[in-house]
Amino acid sequence: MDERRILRVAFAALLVLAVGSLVAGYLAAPPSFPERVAAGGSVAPPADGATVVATQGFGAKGWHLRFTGDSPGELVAVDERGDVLYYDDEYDSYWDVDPSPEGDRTVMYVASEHLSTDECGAETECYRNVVERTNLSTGETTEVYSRIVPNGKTIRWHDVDRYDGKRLVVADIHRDRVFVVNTETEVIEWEWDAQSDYPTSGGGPYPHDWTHLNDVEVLPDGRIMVSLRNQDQVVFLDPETGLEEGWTLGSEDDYDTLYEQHNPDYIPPENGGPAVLVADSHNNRVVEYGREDGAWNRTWSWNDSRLEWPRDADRLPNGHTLVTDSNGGRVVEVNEEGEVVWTLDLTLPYEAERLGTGPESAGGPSADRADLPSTRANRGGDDLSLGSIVYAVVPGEIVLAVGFVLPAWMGMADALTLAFALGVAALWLGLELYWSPWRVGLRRPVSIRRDPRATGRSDDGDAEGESSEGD
Ligand SMILES: [Ca+2]
Ligand SMILES: [Ca+2]
Ligand SMILES: [Ca+2]
Ligand SMILES: [Ca+2]
Repeated sequence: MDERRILRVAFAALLVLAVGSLVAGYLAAPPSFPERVAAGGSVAPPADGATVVATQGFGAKGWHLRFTGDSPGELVAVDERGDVLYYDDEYDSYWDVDPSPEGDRTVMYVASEHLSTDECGAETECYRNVVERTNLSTGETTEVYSRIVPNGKTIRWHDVDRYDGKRLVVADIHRDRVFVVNTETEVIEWEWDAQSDYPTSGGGPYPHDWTHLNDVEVLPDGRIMVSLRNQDQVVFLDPETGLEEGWTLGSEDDYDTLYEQHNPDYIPPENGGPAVLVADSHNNRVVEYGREDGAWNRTWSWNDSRLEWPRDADRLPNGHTLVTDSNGGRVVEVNEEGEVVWTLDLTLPYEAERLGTGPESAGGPSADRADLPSTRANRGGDDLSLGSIVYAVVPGEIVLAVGFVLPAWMGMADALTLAFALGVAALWLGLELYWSPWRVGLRRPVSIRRDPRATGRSDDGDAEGESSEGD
């Protein structure tokens, strides 16, 4: 009996410590955006232009809000000094954003929103993918294009780019294709379906999340570059003849090259290319490959000890790189030496643009041209952080999945404390059930009875069946 008491006191003490640590973690968490920037201090020193960031949010509207008080998804712009220029959280998730030729502070972005069965006019829920143009100074917003898609695992468009004055090119993640649509006539004038060149046995589960086609870019030479995330490759399409196989960067499961990448940017020969700057997301690094003699060679790579699941990198005209660190919760500007010279903290950013520098890496030099040295912070080596240990032990996909479910204020230490507390509670509960005179039997079909041995007498009122189940 004394052993039980000692164990109970120990369990209670551990739980009190764990809960106390979690409460302290919650109270110490920095305020969420934009209050954090309004409070000052998260952006320094002044940048060379305004920065606009799209953040993803967490699934259906309100879901994340209910649990954490954070807004679902945001379109955020800050000026050179970090003061908030524009803030909107109308949609559940914001994805690609690009500067628009319509004005210095006008952007075009793709966002998505969850719709109820009533709004869908159907028996199932659905989503709306919407492309809008907003003047960040005046707030004036125009819808450019939108489409309803059925609810499913991977249906929210991550990237839509301008093709010309009236056409858009859409990375249609829902149907594993790229299409060019005329927004005046709404006619789809061109499309490439990944099934015409790739077996459905590769990539992710077909058809629900087969390619996870997450990015498209129209190149200055007229070709179209596409990111097939689940095939770990970036492909080049000739609008007339289709896939240019000799140009493909990466191959499936060749994780040394790319591992479920996002947002490849093409750097043309006039800027020191051909080169492709890629957020190599699952490898927790940003990489650049240069093309020489018909082959891709890695010419640059960058990470620091905090970088976790980057999903965008833009080479700026001054040779710096603007990196969107999704799970690290920040957008950073990295100089030629790989040092972070500017930071904006926010929750689960998807991608960022520095206004005045062209879309993505349009005005930036290749790593070769800018003579950038690679830097590598070793997660598992001299920097023995909690994060590095967790990444060494737990598969990256599981860390990601858990990160999506937990509230934004929880860091790695809080998540481990929560897991520990749940483990202690489960163990305690299991032991209490084991010690309890009340046994749960699984016969005919479920019955609860008092174990006669516990009190030394049989209780006919509760007893069921003729023999004890045993331990
Ligand atoms: Ca963009
Ligand atoms: Ca794009
Ligand atoms: Ca980019
Ligand atoms: Ca970008």
